[in-house]
Amino acid sequence: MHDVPATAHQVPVVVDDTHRAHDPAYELNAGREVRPRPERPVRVDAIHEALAAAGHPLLPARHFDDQALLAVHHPGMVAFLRDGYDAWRAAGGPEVMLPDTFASPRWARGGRISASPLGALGWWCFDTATPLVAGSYAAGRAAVDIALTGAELVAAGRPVVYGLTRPPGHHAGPDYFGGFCLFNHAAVAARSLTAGGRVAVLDIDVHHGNGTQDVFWEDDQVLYVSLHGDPDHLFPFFSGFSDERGGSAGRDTTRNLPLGSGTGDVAYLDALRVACELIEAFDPATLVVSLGLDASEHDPLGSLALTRDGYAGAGAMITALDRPTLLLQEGGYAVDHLGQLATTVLGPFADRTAPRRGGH
Ligand code: SP5
Ligand code: ZN
Repeated sequence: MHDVPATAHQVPVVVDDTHRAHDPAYELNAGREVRPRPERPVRVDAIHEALAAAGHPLLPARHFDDQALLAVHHPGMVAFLRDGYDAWRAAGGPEVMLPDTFASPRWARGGRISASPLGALGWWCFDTATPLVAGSYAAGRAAVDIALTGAELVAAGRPVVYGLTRPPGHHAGPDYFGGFCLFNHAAVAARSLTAGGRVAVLDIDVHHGNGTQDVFWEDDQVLYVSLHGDPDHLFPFFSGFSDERGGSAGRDTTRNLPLGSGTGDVAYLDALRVACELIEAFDPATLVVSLGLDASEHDPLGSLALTRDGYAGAGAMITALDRPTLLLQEGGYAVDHLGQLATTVLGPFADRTAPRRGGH
């Protein structure tokens, strides 16, 4: 048995202020200009304040080199996010960098990434809701450092760590970004944690984590399980159906549980119970949770109707898995409710008094 660390009643929260500089003035949704963007710095402020007030200790992220990032993302995409904005500005582009021409897989057969910054943007980015500004790369990269700092703490024996990541990550895939996401920090953390055994990623953001699914599609060391609004009616539209279950060696290590619009606490927790049973059967050494808070009844971008009680139940069920757990922030746009929802989910973890199973 292991001693319970002094902090077992609180959840360490990894934070970094760099996200603040990723704050484009507007985006385009369904052809309309949306300003301010729903994915904005105040989201993190609200969660940060609530968790600090609840007594959870705040830890700074430390910087990691690009090795773990490049184990998930194409080096060309990483280089584009690092250098593309400056090239765009040098070519006379406006402050907010948005694509207007997308490389459809049906006609971009040559794999020729355009030399034009606008063309290259339409190669790597898949939507108009993820503008880039001068601070975007630094923000996305800092979120990866938050996730890797959390992963390192969990690998070192912390039973649970929460990374307050922004921008979110789960829509970014091996060679594309979008859906407010630049780098897929949950996927980077999960892949790095496979050094210690199998990893399960439980994604409870209301939107399907198409990027995480793609990263681990053929990977039998990582189980990806997602609960989300039915993609027939909700972004990302083309991914997250229940018949998507992984390929080759990763067959059946992807599982999707889409939920009808308006689904409330009871049906949601029934589906989460199924997800938890799948995770138990996979028996991972570590659990990564893509913690979107946008399944809330209050969320302006979601299609589901979880109450605070639903989030309390979800937190309890995930805690009961009793695995070393890294929680990473994804979506959640009801700013007035985010602090309360985050403290509610973390509550059962903070109450967990039993030492973790296994150990290092
Ligand atoms: C990480 C994450 O939660 N990404 C979500 C990206 C959603 N992008 C599309 C937003 C479309 C908003 N439509 C307006 C509906 C207002 N009721
Ligand atoms: Zn979402």
